[in-house]
Amino acid sequence: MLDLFKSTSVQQSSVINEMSNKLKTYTTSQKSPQSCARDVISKQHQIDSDAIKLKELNYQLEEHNKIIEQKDQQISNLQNTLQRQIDSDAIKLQEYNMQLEEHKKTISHQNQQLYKLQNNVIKSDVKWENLSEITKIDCSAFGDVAGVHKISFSNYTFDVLCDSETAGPGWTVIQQRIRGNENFHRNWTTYREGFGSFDGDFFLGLDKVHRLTSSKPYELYIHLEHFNGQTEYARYQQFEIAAERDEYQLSINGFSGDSRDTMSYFNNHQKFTTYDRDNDNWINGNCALQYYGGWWYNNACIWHNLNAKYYKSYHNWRDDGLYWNGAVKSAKMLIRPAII
Ligand SMILES: [Ca+2]
Repeated sequence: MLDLFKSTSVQQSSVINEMSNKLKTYTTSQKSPQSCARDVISKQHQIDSDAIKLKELNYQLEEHNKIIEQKDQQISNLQNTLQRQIDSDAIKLQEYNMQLEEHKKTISHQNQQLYKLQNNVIKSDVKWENLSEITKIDCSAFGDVAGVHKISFSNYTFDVLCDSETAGPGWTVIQQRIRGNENFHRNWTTYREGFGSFDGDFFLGLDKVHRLTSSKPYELYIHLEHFNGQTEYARYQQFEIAAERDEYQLSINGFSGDSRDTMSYFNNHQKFTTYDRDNDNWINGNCALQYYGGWWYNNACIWHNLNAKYYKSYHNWRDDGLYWNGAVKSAKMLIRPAII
């Protein structure tokens, strides 16, 4: 029992010691009230400092938020502006597309018209050629291009000799005496149709000259060369030959030149005479028969005659030779549309 008591006492003592040590340890570990107060004050200062920092951070955060809001607003404004620009461009693009479509339609329409015109040109190619020929009714259509050309006039086509050297461009030669290789003592029909050759002597023909000179006003240019080499010219502002039913009556006026005007004075309004058709005013005879060539004779057969006999050498004015203000070695009669 005693042992038990002793054991129990030892245990209790041990517990008491342990508790005493714990109490001592606890007692020594506890801060004093002053220390605790200082800790509280320190903590409070820390809390206040943290509160100030937090306030500053909140302020900065608000400022950042404001900046972000401003940026957002700017971005929104830019987006709106950009959207309006896009919308405007889209409208313009639509308008451009509409205009482009209209232009395409116009071009397509014009292409169709051009195609039709091309077809018309191709179809009328032959007609155009014919029309082009028809417009060449005399040598004035060929300008400086002298020589023999084909002309068409009122469904009447024939060759003519064009002269661009004697008196400028565009003259049609209706009579030429330069070689003496052609007989001009011809009848009415031959003078009507014409005779000779373009490389020598010829007469174009009364009917052709009538067709030309009655179509519009024509002028006449007579080139003369005498046996001494001297040349002269007689120019008439108006020249026309009437139709056969009027005996190819001569109408001539408006002389100029360095030769004499005998033709308008003696022969104006005279009808043409050949050895087989006497239209002259010589009661007792036929001038053409007397002087070997057809002409617009009046009652005086001899004042001039470019269709008479051709003499290659000077003949001291024989009655039956070429004559105009003296004996003539060579002569040309040219016509051209008059400049009104
Ligand atoms: Ca007569």
